[in-house]
Amino acid sequence: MTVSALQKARYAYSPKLPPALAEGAVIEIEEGAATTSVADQEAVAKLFPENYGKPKLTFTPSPREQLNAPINVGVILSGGQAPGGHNVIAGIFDGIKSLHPQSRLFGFLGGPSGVTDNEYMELTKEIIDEYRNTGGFDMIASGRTKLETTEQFEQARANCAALGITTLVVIGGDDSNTNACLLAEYYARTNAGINVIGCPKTIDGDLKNEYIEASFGFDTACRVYSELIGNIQRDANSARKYWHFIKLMGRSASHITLECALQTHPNISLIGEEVLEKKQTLDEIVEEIASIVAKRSETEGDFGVAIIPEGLIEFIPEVRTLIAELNDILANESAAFASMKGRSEQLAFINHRLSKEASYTFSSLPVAIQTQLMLDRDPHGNVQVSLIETEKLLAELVGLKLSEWKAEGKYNGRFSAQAHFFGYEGRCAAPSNYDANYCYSLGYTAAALAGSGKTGYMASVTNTYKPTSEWECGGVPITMMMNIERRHGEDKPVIQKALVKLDGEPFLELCRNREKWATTTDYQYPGPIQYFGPTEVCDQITKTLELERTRG
Ligand code: FBP
Repeated sequence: MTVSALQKARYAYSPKLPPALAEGAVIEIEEGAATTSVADQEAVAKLFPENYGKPKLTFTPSPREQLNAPINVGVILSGGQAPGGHNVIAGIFDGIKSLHPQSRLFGFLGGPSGVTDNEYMELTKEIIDEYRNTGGFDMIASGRTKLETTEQFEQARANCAALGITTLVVIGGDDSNTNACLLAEYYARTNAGINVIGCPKTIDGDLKNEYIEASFGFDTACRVYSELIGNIQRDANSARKYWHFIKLMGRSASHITLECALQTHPNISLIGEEVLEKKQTLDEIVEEIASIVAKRSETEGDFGVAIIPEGLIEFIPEVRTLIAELNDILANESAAFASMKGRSEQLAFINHRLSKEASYTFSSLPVAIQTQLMLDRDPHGNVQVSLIETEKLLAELVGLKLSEWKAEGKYNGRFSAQAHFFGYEGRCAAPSNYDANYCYSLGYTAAALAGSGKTGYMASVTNTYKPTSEWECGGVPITMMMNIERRHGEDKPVIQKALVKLDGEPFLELCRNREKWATTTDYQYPGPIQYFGPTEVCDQITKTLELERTRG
C-alpha cells in the first residue's frame, strides 16, 4: 500500500494520554454518588433496573498493574463516520495490551450488523499500526443497523461468546449508545457474561453533557468546513457577484453551524434552536435573509455568505409539526404507503392523513422538498435531513422575495445565488491533534473500563480544553443521559440530544457579533488543519469548547 507523505508523518505522531492513563494500566477507580437520569427518572429507572443509578467513575493515576488473565474485547463502529474513529480503536488495542499482553481485540465489520452476522476480524498490531492517526472508519467500516431485538441480542451474545469476548465497545452517537445501554441491560439481566461500554462519536457535537465535553470528530469536521467556508468567503469577496448558501451537516442540533460561524464570521448564520424558540415561520426566515441581502446590496455589494444547519427544516415550528405527523404516518402505515404508485398517489395518501394545518404546510412547499420529506427514515426513525435541499429552498425563496421587493421599488440589487452542501467532506478527514489525542484517550479509557469489568458506562475524558497533562478520565453511566422521547410512533428511552443552548456562551458570542458580521465584510479565513507547527496553530480547541468551559 502506498501512503501520502502526510499520512506517513502522522503514523509517527504519538497521541497524548491523560496522566491517569499515561502510567499504563489503570485499575484505581474512584466511585461517585448514585446518579439519576436527566429527565423521566421513574420511567428510565424502571426500564434499566440493572444499570440505573450506578456511580460516576474517575480514574486516578496509579502504578502499572496488570490483569491476571488476558481479556478479549469486541469493537463496533456505529453510524456516520467521524474523524478519529481509528484512534479510538488503537487506544482500545494499546489499552488492553497494557492490561495483559495476551489480550485480544476483535473488530465487527460494517457496523452493528457485524456482531449479529458474525462478520469480524482480529485486529493485530500490524493492522492497527496501518491506521493510527488516520481519518475514516475503513479499518472495520460502519453501519446504521439498530440492535434492539432480543433475537439480535442473543445472536450477538453467541458470537461474542464464541470468541471469548467479555466486553463489547460500541463507538457511536446518541442512538447507538442508547442501544448499547439496552444491550448492557439485557446482558446483565440474563447473566450473559458480556459487558457493554460506549464511546461518544458524532461530528454533530450533540452527544455532550457535563461529563462528556465533546463527541469526537466535531473538532476536525468543523475545521474542514470552516476552511471551505473561508475559501468561499474569499471567493465571494473577490468576485462580488454571488450570494453563497451553504448547508452544513448536523442532523438535529446546530452546533456545527454555530462553531463554523465563530471560526469564519459569515454574513448570516441560522441556528435551528433559535428559530424554534422564536417560533419563526419559513416566511419570516426568508424575509430576514432577504433584508440582509438588500442592506448589503446598498453598502458592501451584491455578495455574501449564509450558513444553514441541515437540521433547520425540523426546527421551523410548522415544518416540525408536519414532520412529526409524517413520521407517525410512515411508521404506522409503511406497507400501505409503499404500495402507492408514483409521486402523486403518495402525495395524496399523505395529504389525506395529515391534520389541516400540516396539510397546508405540506402543500405550500415545493414538490422537490415534499418528496424529500417523504423519503425513508433511518433505522432510528430520523428524517434524513442531509437529503433535504434546504440551501436551495432558501436561495429560491429569497430570490422570489427580492423580486417582489424590486417590483415594489424597495430593492434595487442583483441577486445571484450558489448553493453548497458540506457534510461528507469533513467526516473522514485525518483527525486534528485534538481529536487524535481525545480519541486515543477515549479508547484507552474504554479498555480500562473493560479491564475493570464495568458495564453500561460511556468512556469519558474531561478537562480537554486544558493541556493533556490536566485531562481526566473515567466512566459515566449511560442511563444518566437518558429521557423518554417519541420515536417511530412509540415512547422510547433515548439519550437526550444536546441542542445549542440559547443562553450558552457560544450562541451569545454569535449574538454579540452578528449584526456586525451581517453588515460589514469581516470574514475570517482559518485555512487548512495544521498537524505540525506552533502549538497555538496545531493544538487549538473549538471555539465552542473554549467558550463553554472557560466563560460558561
Ligand atoms: P451520526 O449521528 O451517526 O454520527 O451521523 C451524523 C451525520 O453525519 C449527520 O450529520 C448526517 O445528517 C447523517 O450522519 C448522514 O447520514 P448518512 O451517512 O447515512 O448519509
